[in-house]
Amino acid sequence: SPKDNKSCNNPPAATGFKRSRNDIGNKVTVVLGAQWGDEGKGKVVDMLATEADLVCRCQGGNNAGHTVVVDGKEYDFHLLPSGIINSKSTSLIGNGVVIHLPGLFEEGDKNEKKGLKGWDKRLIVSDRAHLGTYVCLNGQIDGNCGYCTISKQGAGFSKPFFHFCLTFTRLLTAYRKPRDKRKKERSKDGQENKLETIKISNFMLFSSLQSICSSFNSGCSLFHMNSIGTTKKGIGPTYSSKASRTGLRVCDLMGDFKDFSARFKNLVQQYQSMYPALTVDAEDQLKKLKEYAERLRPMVRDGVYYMYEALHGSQKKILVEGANAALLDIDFGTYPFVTSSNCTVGGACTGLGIPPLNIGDVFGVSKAYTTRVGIGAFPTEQLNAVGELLQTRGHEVGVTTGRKRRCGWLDLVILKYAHMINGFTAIALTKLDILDVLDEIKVGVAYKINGKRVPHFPANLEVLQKVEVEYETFPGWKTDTAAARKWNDLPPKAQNYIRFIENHIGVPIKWVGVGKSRECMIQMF
Ligand code: 2SA
Ligand code: GDP
Ligand code: MG
Repeated sequence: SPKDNKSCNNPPAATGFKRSRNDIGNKVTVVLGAQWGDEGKGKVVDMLATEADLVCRCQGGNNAGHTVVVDGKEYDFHLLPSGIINSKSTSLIGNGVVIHLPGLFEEGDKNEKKGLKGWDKRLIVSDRAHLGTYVCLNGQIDGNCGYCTISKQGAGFSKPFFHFCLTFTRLLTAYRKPRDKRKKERSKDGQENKLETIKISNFMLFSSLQSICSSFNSGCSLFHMNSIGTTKKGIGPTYSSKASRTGLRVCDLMGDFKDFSARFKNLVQQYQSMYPALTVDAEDQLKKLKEYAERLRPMVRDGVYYMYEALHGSQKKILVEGANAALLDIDFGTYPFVTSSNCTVGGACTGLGIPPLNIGDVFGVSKAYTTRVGIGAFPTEQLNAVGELLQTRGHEVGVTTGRKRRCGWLDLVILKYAHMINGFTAIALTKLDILDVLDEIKVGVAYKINGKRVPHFPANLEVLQKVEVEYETFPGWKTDTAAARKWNDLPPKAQNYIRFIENHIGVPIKWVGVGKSRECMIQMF
């Protein structure tokens, strides 16, 4: 109470230092995935980066795969911010990113051969970013997931149990296949799809496997990690080490190498006690790390101070490139089928060390339909000819792993949910051109359970598996949109589709994508 305040010894509030809201420095523009990833963030970032001074990655690692097409040349970025392509801008890898050092240099070198010059002179790496522990721990599995190789070696649990798990997974896949096939046959007959039964069955199989696993030792959690369909880039292990405070950071590698070596060996011991079959040639790994350290050193800065100066120095255009997407967010995604970082707007602040007041525009990127790579609930998934058409026409293949992406109708429930978390100021709707050939197009507008609409996005996966999707159906425009460059070039039925989406989510659509390259983006306002 005011009375208590009077009696305490706090100095009077300082005057004259109050920062007005107009004096908070530069604002950053954040680009985020609004679905399950691969929405075309790379393309949107590249478009905005042509005018940016600084482009930052704030979370994720080389699980991300962002495609940029410039002058007919295709670049794929995994750890490097896509904005690195703009030779006038600086790129920054923030503290929230997990860095696989061989991956970083391979990516830079590969792109250099494609014509990306001087990338290493334009890259800043935060000293607080974590190093991919799997790099350090296992020479044999460089660039691959520690978990997978460890479990293949049978570490942590017995060989028979590992084979049991493997058989169970195969059973799960085998079970799914004939059901999918039967479903396809049904859809040929024009009957309604009964996907829910298949999905629930898969979920039940997965759940029972999970509960068997949880009754065994820690090795089983490795199996659990594999079964969620990760990119096998060691993202989970690295963020786990970060959270359990045994991780190694860039600043450790830049410091006294003796100290680093001791911490590294300690980490190896910890891993070996967890997974007795793990063999690590620590000296060899340290030798490699020492070489990487020298290549990395000129790029390393105190990330927080660097960002502070960028925000409060001369006027700058700063862009943040989100990796993965809202539905893969560790807190808000379809847990446990998620990645290990915050891919929503909060990740931009924690992953760079910037105040929320400096967040300006937040652009959500969504495809005109939905895809997902990896396992997990996907209410509007189309396990039929429509899904196959979207997959083939959209070339829906993982940029990092080459896995086929699962495809389905646009789901406005998830877009609304992503907007609740991120507060999008506008949306970029990509890949409209992929829908050009469809007779009719459906859009998921609500979820129902037992006939009743669910007002929120269910947290519980078992519930999410059970939802029945309510669709709106639109007539297809059956016109090639690839050459459209302005709103009026789009067929009225496509315009109607776009307007419906923005009205339903309550966020303006600022760009519409009709092709892979830079120029195939219609700007609406
Ligand atoms: P991880 O490897 O631990 O992050 O995997 C956890 C889940 O997150 C999903 N995930 C992704 N989903 C879509 N795109 C991603 N990047 C690549 C791409 C994917 C690829 O751009 O195509 O090449 O397969 C990405 N990264 C992670 C993953 O599928 C798991 O469901
Ligand atoms: P990101 O992870 O969000 O950056 O997306 P990806 O690069 O993983 O996947 C998006 C794919 O769609 C890439 O192959 C892009 O080149 C492509 N793409 C992006 N926008 C469009 C578009 O509007 N039309 C078409 N046809 N392809 C697009
Ligand atoms: Mg991608």
